[in-house]
Amino acid sequence: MTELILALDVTVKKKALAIAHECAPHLDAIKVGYPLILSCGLSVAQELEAEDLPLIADFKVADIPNTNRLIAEQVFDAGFSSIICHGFTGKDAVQACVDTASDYGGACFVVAEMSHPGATGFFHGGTAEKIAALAMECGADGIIAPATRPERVKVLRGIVGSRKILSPGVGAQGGDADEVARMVDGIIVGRAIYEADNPGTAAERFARICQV
Ligand code: NUP
Repeated sequence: MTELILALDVTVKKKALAIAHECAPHLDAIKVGYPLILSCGLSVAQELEAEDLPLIADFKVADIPNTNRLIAEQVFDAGFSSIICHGFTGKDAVQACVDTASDYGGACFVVAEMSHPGATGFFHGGTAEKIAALAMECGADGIIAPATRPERVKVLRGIVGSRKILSPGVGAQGGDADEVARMVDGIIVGRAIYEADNPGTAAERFARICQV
């Protein structure tokens, strides 16, 4: 069973909350990032709590350890249960996110390789593998790996073992949900759900694919 995570990158609060509500019965979590938080404020997390789903903060935290800790504290105080951080910042910076998550009983996921075409310029050549290994060393709950490159997900699975892989890039970015859902612990889907004529129906369709 693979989780379905909605990437709620909708910048009008009323619309975001309506889509979240419509999709909620088919979701395992809601991922919120800069588009929604910068337009509506961090307090939107409290309003999303009405859906009774875990909330993942996709801030791709990438600062020095102390700043990472301060950011993570804000995130967990706001009601999120997971945080996504970058891994290229190094062990101490990632560890700060993992430790803060753990202090709150939450989870931390580390971006090992991004899903967009330009990501290959930096993440390939051994970097993604190094970040995945670092994430494991720091005790992270899992990594983010690209649904747009299933062959890379396979390589990274070899490094993280049974730790979780959450995978964005399905749908709008070209990743194939059927293929990737079999390889990962959660697929992250944004536009293919929230831009659909009927987001609830789209979410239901992805949820069915996730029942593998
Ligand atoms: O490598 C990544 N790719 C990616 O698309 C890491 C991410 N966190 N994301 C996020 O996943 C992205 O910011 C967006 O929120 C979501 C994918 O959305 P969509 O392409 O399905 O609309």
